[in-house]
Order: sequence, then structure tokens, then C-alpha cells
Amino acid sequence: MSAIRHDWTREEIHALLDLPFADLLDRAHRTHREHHDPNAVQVSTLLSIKTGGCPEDCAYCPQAARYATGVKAEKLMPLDAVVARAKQAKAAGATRFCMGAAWRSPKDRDVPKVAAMIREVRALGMETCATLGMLTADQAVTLREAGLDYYNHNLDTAPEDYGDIITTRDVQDRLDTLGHVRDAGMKTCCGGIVGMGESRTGRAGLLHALATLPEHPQSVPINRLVQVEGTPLAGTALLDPFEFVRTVAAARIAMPASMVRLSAGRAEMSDELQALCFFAGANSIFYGEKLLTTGNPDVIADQQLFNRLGIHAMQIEVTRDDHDPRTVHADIVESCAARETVAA
Ligand code: SAM
Ligand code: DTB
Ligand code: SF4
Repeated sequence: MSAIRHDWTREEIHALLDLPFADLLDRAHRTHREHHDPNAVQVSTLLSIKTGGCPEDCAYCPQAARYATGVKAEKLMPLDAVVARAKQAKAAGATRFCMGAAWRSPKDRDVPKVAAMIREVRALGMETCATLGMLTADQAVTLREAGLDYYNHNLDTAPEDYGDIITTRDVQDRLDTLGHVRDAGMKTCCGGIVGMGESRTGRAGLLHALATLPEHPQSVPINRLVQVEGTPLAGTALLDPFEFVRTVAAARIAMPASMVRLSAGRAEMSDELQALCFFAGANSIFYGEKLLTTGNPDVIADQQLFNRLGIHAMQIEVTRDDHDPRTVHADIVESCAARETVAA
């Protein structure tokens, strides 16, 4: 069994990315089989609960107020509308529901509203995830107490490239929030974006930063840049698809027990490229026709892809609810039903 290491050097990760393609995929796939069912993929559905108007300047993001991308700023969605969307996602077979907000950080008055959403989604028997920007330690505790399982907060790019992509916060801000999330007892969902014009060395730097966090993130989303007109990164030279597969494979080897998510960018990927990514160790996807503001493959196309590849949707991993142990049974039953829905 390959060990879970936190002492990777950048050179070692770079050397993985440099391997001949077949050698890299062979090693990644073996690692994958040691730690995971290679035919099971976890499915999460995203919902933008607060869209656009963000004060940050992330060069990739269509929701930054300063870029003319056509995304309109909206208010926080009402609770009943969020719950209705979570029910739809569950009926379509998703086991995790991820709520995203275009905030630098939530205002204290927003936190109880999001906490109410988390409580209601959790009560449906779904895993909960939120991505709301930077959190204080107290905010993290409040969200955890509401039943939040995962917090998504990406490192996004190599530390040395961070200032080229975002100037309104720094890497240490990201690390601080990730620390608050871990201290509050939540699982972290933390990854990055490739295809932003970075070099292979940059991708090694991102993976190294992720693999040397105090704990490997339980979920590692690997996004391929979705180029949106009006953002500074629109028009960036497209990344060689094999480099994308290499990044997934190296993430699998460096963080063997984590779920590696094939995230943004799937709508522009062929089925064959996605199948290579699953072989290389990706075992999670965003499922549902929309990411936050951009498109994602149709549900029916994903169901067909799973069927063609013999993949089934993964059972959710919730084994115990500290607040109400009775929900354990409900979660497992629900996840089996979801598995049949997606695989049907
Ligand atoms: N505002 C919060 C934050 O930035 O942490 C949460 C929402 S933000 C949209 C979540 C993540 O979406 C970013 O960290 C980034 O990885 C991803 N993202 C945003 N725009 C993207 C794009 N055009 N292509 C790929 N990923 C993107
Ligand atoms: C993540 O790493 N990718 C997701 C999720 N976490 C929140 C977001 C992708 C957003 C893609 C651009 C958009 O749809 O606005
Ligand atoms: Fe705002 Fe998040 Fe988009 Fe950056 S990535 S502009 S913080 S919504």
C-alpha cells in the first residue's frame, strides 16, 4: 500500500509529471486501486446561492464585479429555493450538495442564513459542502455546528504564481481559512485550476502545496480553466489535454487517499479524455447541467458515460452524525437509491 506522505518535495512531484505518459498512468492507476474502488465515482451538485458582484479580482472568474462578463449580481437565494434545488439534485442522483457564494468572505449576518440552508440540505440525507470565501474561526464553527461536512477553499495556483492571478488576497489568507475549517472539524475540499498559462513547474508547485498541507484535503478538485469572455484569462493558450491527465495522475499519486475531482472544464472535454482521467485516478465529478455560472455536461450524457465505462456512483461516506445518530441509516439508504438512479 503506497504510504500517505506529507514530505513530498517539489522536485519529486515535478519528476512524476515528467514521467513517460504510460509509466505515470500505470503508477497512478495502481495507487488508485490500492486506495479506492476504481469503478466508483462520487457525484456532487453545485448551486450558486449568491451569484456575481464579487469584490475580488481573481483573473479567471466570471463573477468578479470588475470584469464585464455579463454575469449579473444577485442577492443570496431564499432558503426554500435552495432546498428545492437540493431535492432535485438528490433525485437526479447526487449525494453531495455544494453551495457557492461569490463573496470575499461572508458577513456575520449571512452566516445564520447559510447555516439554515446547510441544516435543511443535511436533513435530506445529502452531504453538505459550501464555498463562501474566507472564514473566521467562529464562522467555521457555526457552519460545522449546522452540519457542514466539507468546506471548499482552493489554493488555485502555485504559491509563486498567486500574485499574477489574484491581488486582493494572498496565499496565507487561504491557508488561514483552511486552518479554521480543519480546527472546526470539517473536511477540506481544496484544489486548483490548470490551464491558466502556467508551466509544468507551476502545476508541480500547486500539487506540492496541496500535498504538503497539514492534512491532505479529503477532496481535491482539479479544474481546467473555463475561459469566459471579459476575464483577463480569456484567450489563454489551451492546455495540452495530456498535461491535464498528467496533473490528475500526479495528484492521485501524491494524495493517494483523497478524492480527486474532475471539476470545471468537463463540458469542453471529450468522453475519451474524461475516461483517461478516471483511469489516472479521478473519482469525483460535479454533476448537473450548471457549475456556478458556466455549463457542465448534461445529466443524461454523464449517466451514459458512466454506463459505457461501467462506473457507478459512489455511496456517500457519512457514517455518523454527532447530532442525531439516526441519520446514519437514512444516509446509507439514500445513497444506495442514488447509486441506482445514476447507474440506471
Ligand atoms: N468566492 C469563493 C472563493 O473564491 O473561494 C467561492 C467561489 S469560487 C467561484 C470557487 C472556485 O471556483 C475558485 O476557487 C476557482 O477554483 C473556481 N473557478 C472560478 N472560476 C473558474 C473558471 N473560470 N474556471 C475554472 N474554475 C473556476
Ligand atoms: C471548484 O473547485 N470548482 C467549482 C467549485 N469548486 C465551487 C467551481 C467552478 C466554477 C467554474 C466557473 C463558473 O461556473 O462560474
Ligand atoms: Fe470572487 Fe471567488 Fe470569483 Fe474570486 S473566485 S472573484 S473570490 S467568486
